[in-house]
Parts: sequence; C-alpha cells; structure tokens
Amino acid sequence: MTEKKVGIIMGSDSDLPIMEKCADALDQFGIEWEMIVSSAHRHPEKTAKFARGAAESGFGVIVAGAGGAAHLPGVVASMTVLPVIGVPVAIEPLQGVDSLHSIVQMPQGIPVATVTINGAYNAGLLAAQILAASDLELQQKLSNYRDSLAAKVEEKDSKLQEKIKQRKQTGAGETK
Ligand code: RP5
Repeated sequence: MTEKKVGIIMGSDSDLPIMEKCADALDQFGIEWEMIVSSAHRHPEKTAKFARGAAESGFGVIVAGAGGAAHLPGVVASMTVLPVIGVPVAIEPLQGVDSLHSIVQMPQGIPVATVTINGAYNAGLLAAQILAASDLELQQKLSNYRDSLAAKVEEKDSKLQEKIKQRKQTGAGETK
C-alpha cells in the first residue's frame, strides 16, 4: 500500500454526498484518506493550517471540493506544493457552472487540476494515479481497474449484438 494519504477537504457538510465518492474511489485501491470540512471564506484560519501542514501530515495529494464561489481548492493550492485536485460541487441556482469557473480559472503559477462538476469519483482516481507514479503495486491495481472497465464495455457490446441479432431474426423495425 502507498504510504501517502489523500486529504479530502470540502467547504461544507452539504458537499459530503458528492465528496464521499472520492473516498469510494480511493477505498477500492486501499488508499488511506482523511476528510475534513473547512472553508476558504467561513474559516480561513483552519483552511490555512490544513494546507500548510498537509505535506508534513503525510498527505500526497489534496482533493478539495466546494460549491458556488468555490475558492477553497485555489486557496489550499496557494498554501501547499502538493498537487491539488478541485471538485466543483453543483449547488442552486447555477448548478455548478459557478463552482467550475471559480476552480478552473487559476492564475499562472498556482495550478489546480479540475475535474468535472460533481466529479469527485474521478478526483479520487486521479489522486490514486498521482500516488501511483511512485508505487508499482498501485499502478498494477489501476491497470486492473482499467481492464475491468474494458470488460464491462465488452459485456455491453455482447448484449447489444444479441439484441440486434434478435431484431433481425424477428424482422422488428422493418417497414411494412
Ligand atoms: C460552499 O458553499 C460549500 O462548499 C457548499 O458547496 C456551499 C453551501 O454551503 P452550505 O450553505 O450548505 O454550508 O462554500
């Protein structure tokens, strides 16, 4: 198992239903994670403490999710040189487009790797891939995961081919 943990930080507990998908993605590879609520706006001191101490605390990657004026990932990224992955969380009334734009438009010098709106699962996968760069065992697990995706595509295609075969046999869809 990789020695580095993933830090999952979110702006509010209302982000949890989305952000726990990040933990789901990490769990399947046996990657350790810790999760906290903090806020760039409502508790900047806590956010700064977490970000400044992240490397020393044994984190290898930070996944930060927030909705609305989503400054949390960028603020965290400004206070650590660990890679930060931003998750734009969809909230009313702009459904995450506001969060996406807030997170993705970082100034040159302070990057945040931004996933799709509510894309916490992919954020977890990307965090795993970053850790796997120096962990051959984890690389193998990720490779197996990719193989399982390909197997599912094959399964779906087999089912489709079977349906098409039946459709042709019964003449369904032909104009009379
Ligand atoms: C953001 O404001 C949080 O990340 C959350 O997505 C949003 C709403 O927070 P709550 O009002 O639900 O606490 O900072």
